[in-house]
Amino acid sequence: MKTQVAIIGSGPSGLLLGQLLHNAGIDNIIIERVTPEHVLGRIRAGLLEEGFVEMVREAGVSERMDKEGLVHDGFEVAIDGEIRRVDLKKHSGGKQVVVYGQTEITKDFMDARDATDAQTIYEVSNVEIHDPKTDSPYVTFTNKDGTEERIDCDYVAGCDGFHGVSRKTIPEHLRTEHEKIYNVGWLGMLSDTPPISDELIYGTSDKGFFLCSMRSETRSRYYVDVSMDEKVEDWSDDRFWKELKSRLPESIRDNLVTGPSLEKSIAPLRSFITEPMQYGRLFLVGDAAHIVPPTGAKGLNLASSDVNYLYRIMLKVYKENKPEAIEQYSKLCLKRIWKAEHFSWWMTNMLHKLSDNTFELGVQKSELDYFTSTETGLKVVAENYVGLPYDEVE
Ligand code: RFL
Ligand code: PHB
Repeated sequence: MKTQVAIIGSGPSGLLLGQLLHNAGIDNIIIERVTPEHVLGRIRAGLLEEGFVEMVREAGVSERMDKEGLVHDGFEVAIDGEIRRVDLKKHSGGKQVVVYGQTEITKDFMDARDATDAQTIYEVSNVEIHDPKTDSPYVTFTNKDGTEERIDCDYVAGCDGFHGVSRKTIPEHLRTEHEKIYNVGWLGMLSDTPPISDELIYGTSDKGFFLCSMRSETRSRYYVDVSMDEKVEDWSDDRFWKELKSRLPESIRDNLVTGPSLEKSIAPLRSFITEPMQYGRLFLVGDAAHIVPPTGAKGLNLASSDVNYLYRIMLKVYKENKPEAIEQYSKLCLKRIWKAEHFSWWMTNMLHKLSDNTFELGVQKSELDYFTSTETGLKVVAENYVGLPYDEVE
């Protein structure tokens, strides 16, 4: 097989990139380790920055998102029972965010790709990237029927998530990895119950952190933080609801509508970045290069920012005959990534009890108070939450 861009992974990064390139007449093949049903079964992100929303529109896949996505002007923060509002629109110069599940976005992109002649090969194994430092890289893999395949290409986009093969293709001595592990995880539950509030509520309580989010007017997504030795099997629906209720401010506790769960999972909190994000003609995109703790809702949105840069660089390469444009990829991506990593780390530290030191707890409390009650503080939170602008590609 031969293509211009070989894309490894059909998560949001791979699918968004594939669609944009296809629309621009740049040929690409996506290979994916699991089935489409498996990809769609992963319940993850739910909150999209304007930059992401614009990319989906540019890719021509926004019809359902524009119809069904819930536009949010703000979110709430509950601090030990008291609820404060972060008016995103007011403090960010008119920007908003959209609540629309990663599953729905992924489905829309899969359907859009199916309607084209662009190829996606599912259930591949033994993926290897060869010769990325030369002008003729290629990717080999085993097809689901056991045949060995080879894709010759100009460029490889490693969109294969944190556990993929792309990052490891860059020789270890050329990679610098930065990591922070938090000793907590988020236990998430999805249920077909109306959300407790029209807006997201991030909260602290003496029992721990909670987040009330949603997927639609009839579907809720709730999280509580748990220690890393907790197992999801030990959390019955009843136990989850009781725990969440005990953390909610008394003033809204009785508004919680409970019901059977559709999904429950525990996600460990982690910050991770690898530098550089490019090795010859191989580019790392999205979770393959970086992970954020979910407190700032940045993971999926960072994937779209990497795709934005890579797509615009590929336009320079193929439409303006500027192959040297690829050299700016890593620097452009990392500048924005480090800021989002900082915001996610900061929000996580402000909203979780990560220490027993009473001095640190006092400082944490006053920081949360400042950033949710002063014009300056609210501006910092709002500007980062709605997403910093993308830089121009030269
Ligand atoms: P993905 O989604 O992991 O997709 C990678 C794909 O690559 C495939 N793959 C391979 N394919 C071929 N060959 C191989 N060798 C392969 N190895 C792996 C995988 O099967 C998979 O299909 O990465 P991508 O596309 O970069 O997308 C990243 C996002 O999924 C992720 O950042 C977000 O889900 C993070 N996230 C959130 N982000 C937000 O922006 N807003 C949120 O509100 C938000 N909430 C969350 C989140 C992540 C969470 N978890 C579970 C970590 C909430 C949670 C709980
Ligand atoms: C979600 O709806 O899954 C969600 C929303 C906001 C976050 C994290 C997760 O910060």
